[in-house]
This record gives sequence, structure tokens and C-alpha cells, in this order.
Amino acid sequence: MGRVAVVVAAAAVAVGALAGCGHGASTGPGSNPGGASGKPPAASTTVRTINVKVRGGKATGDTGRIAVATGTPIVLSVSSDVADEIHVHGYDRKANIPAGATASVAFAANTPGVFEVELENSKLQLLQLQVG
Ligand SMILES: [Cu+2]
Repeated sequence: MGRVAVVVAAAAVAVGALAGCGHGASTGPGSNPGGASGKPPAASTTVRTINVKVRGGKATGDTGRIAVATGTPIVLSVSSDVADEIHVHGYDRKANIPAGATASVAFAANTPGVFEVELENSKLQLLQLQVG
């Protein structure tokens, strides 16, 4: 069992290293989250709201490992006392947060895996989104 945990942790690190924080480097699976391709939203699917607050370089709220089922609609809201940028690795979603304000990114968690969510400029990990 311990070995499994180590392997999972190593994989998470590897994913993080590969994904990096490169802006514009689109190496994703090429999904089309735009939603204009004729797939009606599932009315019964509950949106998972994730709220994180950053003050003085520390994240509080829905931090740590957040597990959701594949396909769950996510609304991630982050408030920060300094201007920064939300970055959802893997899904490569970003949103600018003005100082003292809250910004949100909404997306469907359609790709299984563990994805780091961070404040890009502060290089502060907010949480890990575990999809699957
Ligand atoms: Cu990043």
C-alpha cells in the first residue's frame, strides 16, 4: 500500500513538472470546452463550487486534495489580497485576479487525473483537483 502511495505521489510530481507553468504551451488533449458542439448540459449534474482565499501568501478554504467525479462542472473562485492569476494545470484555465478581488474560472472536469491549481505569479499551490 505504501508503494502505491509513493507511485501516485511521484506521478503527481511528474505531471506537475511536465505541465510546468508555461504560458501558451498547449499540450493538452485538445478538448473543446466551448460547449457549442451540440452536447446539451446534463441538468441533473451538480456544480462543484471551490472557494479559496489567499491572504499574506497563504491559501485557506478548499485547499488540499479536492476529489470530483469525471464530468463534474467546476466553478473555482479565488480571492486574493494581491493581484495574481489563477492557473488550472492540465485544463490550462487562467483568470486574472485584481488585488483585493475575486476571480472565477468555470469548466467541466472531463479529463481524469490530478491537476494542480496555483496562483501563477506567486507560485503558490492552492489545491490539487483530483478528477475521476
Ligand atoms: Cu501554473
